[in-house]
Amino acid sequence: MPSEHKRIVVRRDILADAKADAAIERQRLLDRGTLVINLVSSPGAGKTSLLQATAKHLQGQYSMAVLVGDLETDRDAQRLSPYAPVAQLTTGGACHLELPLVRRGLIALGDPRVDFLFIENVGNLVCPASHDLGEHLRVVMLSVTDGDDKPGKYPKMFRTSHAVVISKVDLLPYVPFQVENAIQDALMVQPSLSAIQVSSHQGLGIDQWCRFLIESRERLVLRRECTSAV
Ligand SMILES: Nc1nc2c(ncn2[C@@H]2O[C@H](COP(=O)(O)OP(=O)(O)O)[C@@H](O)[C@H]2O)c(=O)[nH]1
Ligand SMILES: [Mg+2]
Repeated sequence: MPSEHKRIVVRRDILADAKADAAIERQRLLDRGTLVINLVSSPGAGKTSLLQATAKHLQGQYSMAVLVGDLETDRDAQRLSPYAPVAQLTTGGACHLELPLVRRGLIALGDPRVDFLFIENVGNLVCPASHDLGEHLRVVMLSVTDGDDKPGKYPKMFRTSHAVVISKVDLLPYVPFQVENAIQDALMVQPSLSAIQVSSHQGLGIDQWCRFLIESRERLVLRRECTSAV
């Protein structure tokens, strides 16, 4: 090593402060009865479409709000606004959301007391895996057009998630995607993952997805079985 270079070893998790803040936010929202879901996927896997279908399904029974992250534009917020209170979080180029932006979005919505708060993350299967947003559930969406080999290729995202939603199953007759292979690959990375198959366009699996959300809220928020950070 050239003499002018000095190696400094930092034996400290540089995200430790952010993780501590996220734990406080998670507890705050837990205390007011809100289940927070961080929805992650590659771009175009169907996150906004699933949230539209979810809002229609839960309407009249449960309240929800959405924070939707994108690099630019408020297109997703416009799509979701007929169904639920929504704030667009524009990262201005950053490839993932972080807690301060999420907090700003919550303030913009008036810090609503809702049963479900969905955070649609920026489309990206890499960077969002490393950022705790104070969620109670991390849900990774895998579209049948993404390929069934992706869980093993993006292990951190699948390892840090609680559920995998396989989307666009209406397209299964047209693409070489084996649902069982994808689920097995995901379970190799994270054996406790729940797997749900949906088609937001055709309404397939939306009932099962919403039941998963409602049961998770009962278990994590109402019965307080949420102890550890993501
Ligand atoms: N065939 C089919 N297409 C879908 C489905 N869900 C979403 N799409 C389409 O996939 C594209 C991306 O969807 P979008 O919800 O914007 O994905 P996001 O980028 O993850 O939010 C759009 O053209 C949607 O119409 C589905 O269940 N079936
Ligand atoms: Mg979207």
